[in-house]
Amino acid sequence: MTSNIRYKSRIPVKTEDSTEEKQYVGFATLPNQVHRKSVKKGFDFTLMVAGESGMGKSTLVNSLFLTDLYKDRKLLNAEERINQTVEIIKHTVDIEEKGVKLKLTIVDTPGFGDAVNNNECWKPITDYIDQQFEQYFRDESGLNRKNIQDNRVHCCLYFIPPFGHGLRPVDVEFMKALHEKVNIIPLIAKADCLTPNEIKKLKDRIREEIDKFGIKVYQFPECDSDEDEEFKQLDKELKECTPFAVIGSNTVVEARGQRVRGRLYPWGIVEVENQSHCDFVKLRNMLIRSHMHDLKDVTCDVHYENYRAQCIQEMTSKLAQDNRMESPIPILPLSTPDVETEKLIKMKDEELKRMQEMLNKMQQQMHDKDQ
Ligand SMILES: Nc1nc2c(ncn2[C@@H]2O[C@H](COP(=O)(O)OP(=O)(O)OP(=O)(O)O)[C@@H](O)[C@H]2O)c(=O)[nH]1
Ligand SMILES: [Mg+2]
Repeated sequence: MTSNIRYKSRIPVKTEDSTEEKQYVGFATLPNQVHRKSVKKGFDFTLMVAGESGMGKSTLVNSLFLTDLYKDRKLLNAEERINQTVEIIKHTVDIEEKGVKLKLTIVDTPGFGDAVNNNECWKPITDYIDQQFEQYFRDESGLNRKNIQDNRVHCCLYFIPPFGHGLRPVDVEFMKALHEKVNIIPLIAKADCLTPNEIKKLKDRIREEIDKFGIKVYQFPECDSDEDEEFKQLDKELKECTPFAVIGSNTVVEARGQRVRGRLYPWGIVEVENQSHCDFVKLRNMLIRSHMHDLKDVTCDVHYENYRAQCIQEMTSKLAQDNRMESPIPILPLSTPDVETEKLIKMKDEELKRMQEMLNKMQQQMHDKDQ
């Protein structure tokens, strides 16, 4: 069945020859077709949390998605925490809301800051992000490109402690190690430790330092000029509010006669979803309602493209160096060598030949561009 027939069958066919029908070819239904197709396929999103241990990363992601992602989490004792190295833990949950499915992956990086030596503590994280890009690159160059599992990290929430006077050297180094690879959204952790004035001061300071040290955090896209005023105002507020000051809690408390997620203190209740207490709601709206797609686009069009271009450049220069016809793409070993394998190898050979030609073309283009 050709794709034409597949789409045609979805357009309601009217037998009456109305004047309206005559004026339209029918491509106005394209957005509906795309909408239906994407809803059917479902969405995926990978969110990473990083920062010092004990900053409330796990608590916040639980609060964000109203799901207990860490039911069987074991807390380590103090001795174990000292020697603990950075370990990446991946949780995947399928959530559904009004028939729309979202496969959400949370990549947690517990332990940073616990080890005595925090030198290059971001390395396992940058390696993890690179590995996902590498896997995607391999899958994209493989035979079955239809059902590629996208595990690329679309966003990294970086938790800045509320106790200091701005960014610490480790925060600067950490974000700089990541900023070319992933969309970083800086957060002020445990904002309930600060007064509104202190939060404002710390935000200004962090924004200044981000500029000063040349850290490229995720930039919210420009608002379209034809958007309505309310949307523009919300967009402006969102941009002014960074870095988001957040509070997380896994407990539900009673406030003003309502059950809310919050933290109960002897002097009162801090409500996670109260906009005058913290920016949690703004962060959640941004991540889920307004910018999820843009975060995915930037990952794909900027970060992954950079990785891909770098890979291709390395390959072509290597090829030029030894001028041998080696396989340009690392091939994953095939599990069972049998008759089918021979067929596959033949197909792969042909594909590699095509890629080789493509690479030569690209090399030529780059060469032409340089001149
Ligand atoms: N005051 C305050 N405490 C918080 C907040 N969020 C979490 N906590 C508390 O901080 C402690 C650590 O929280 P976690 O969510 O385990 O911190 P984490 O960053 O995931 O820590 P690691 O997994 O060790 O990296 C817990 O006792 C939480 O209850 C917050 O917003 N404010
Ligand atoms: Mg944690």
